[in-house]
Amino acid sequence: MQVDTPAKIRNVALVGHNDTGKTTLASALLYSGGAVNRMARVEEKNTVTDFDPEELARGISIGAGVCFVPWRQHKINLIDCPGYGIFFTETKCGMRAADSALLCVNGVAGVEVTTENAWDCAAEMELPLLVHLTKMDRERADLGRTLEGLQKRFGRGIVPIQLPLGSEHQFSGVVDLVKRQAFVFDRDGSGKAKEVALPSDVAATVEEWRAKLIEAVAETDDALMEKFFETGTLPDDDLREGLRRAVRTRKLFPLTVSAGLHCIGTSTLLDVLVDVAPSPADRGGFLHRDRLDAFRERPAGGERFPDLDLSGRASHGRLPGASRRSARSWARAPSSGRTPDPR
Ligand SMILES: Nc1nc2c(ncn2[C@@H]2O[C@H](COP(=O)(O)OP(=O)(O)OP(=O)(O)O)[C@@H](O)[C@H]2O)c(=O)[nH]1
Ligand SMILES: [Mg+2]
Repeated sequence: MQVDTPAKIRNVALVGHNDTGKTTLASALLYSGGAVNRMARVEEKNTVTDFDPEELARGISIGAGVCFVPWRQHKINLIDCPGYGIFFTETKCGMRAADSALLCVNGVAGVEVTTENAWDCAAEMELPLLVHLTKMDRERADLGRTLEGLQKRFGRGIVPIQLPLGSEHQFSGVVDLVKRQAFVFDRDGSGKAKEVALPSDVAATVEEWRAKLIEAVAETDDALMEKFFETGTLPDDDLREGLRRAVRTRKLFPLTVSAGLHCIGTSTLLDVLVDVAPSPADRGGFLHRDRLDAFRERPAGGERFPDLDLSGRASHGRLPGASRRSARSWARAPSSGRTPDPR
């Protein structure tokens, strides 16, 4: 896929604790975006981003796997990072290559160890971060409780920009708080969504959360705050632009929801990545150019900067530490007796 300007690229690292469903979400985004014609599953060992024999045998991600989804004339590059702590160096490399991180948090379990590590790492790298609640179809998945835990640990900059429609097994879609639109997804896992009228039983809740979002965005900018004091709200354009700017400057961390396994909330997430996540043009260059130079001097196997492709096997041209090759061969060395067992 050709894109003519960096503003149409999104480089997003999927990070979070193990088992939050990052690899499944990457598969669901590929499928919902029409990049592949079949929804792949970790259990079926056919995902694009887990392909190493060790990953397939263990059913976990060990290295960062890349793929891209064309969406609304944009190219969304996804870097599916491992969640286990012993592979966190890989996660860091994935984050370094990205312009934003999508911090996946299990909608049942809430904040876990890698949630904290990834949050801290993003802060250190000054990387914009979006929070994403996964597995919203599971029993006891709950936005209110999980959000409370997240805000308690990371502050009130985490603000929902979507609400779930239905809960647990009845989770069927999302409400976009910015656009005030509701989308219901087909239950057959096809990822197809249709816009519906805002259900009357959620209308009041939507207005309440939208008001909180508007206030949070207004607080990030003096001019917006003035407008907000004058009118008690913000025009839609200001809300959209203010949100984008607040994400780019790490003043806000917008929260979205999905159930990747059933492709619910996936096309709406792609919309959010296009509308809200920063592009390389927003972010500018690398922080550690010295490490990038070192990588340039010692290209592994002659593969310097090949393009990303759908096989997920492209090398990490933008990864300064480029540890993928070494981390994977280390993890693949049972005869050395050094194979880490993450369980
Ligand atoms: N019910 C439900 N299960 C899910 C969902 N997404 C993923 N799973 C299941 O959760 C398990 C872990 O999914 P993965 O996608 O491998 O999780 P991960 O975050 O990539 O895990 P690591 O690579 O180890 O960090 C798998 O058994 C998935 O089928 C979901 O939306 N709903
Ligand atoms: Mg994974």
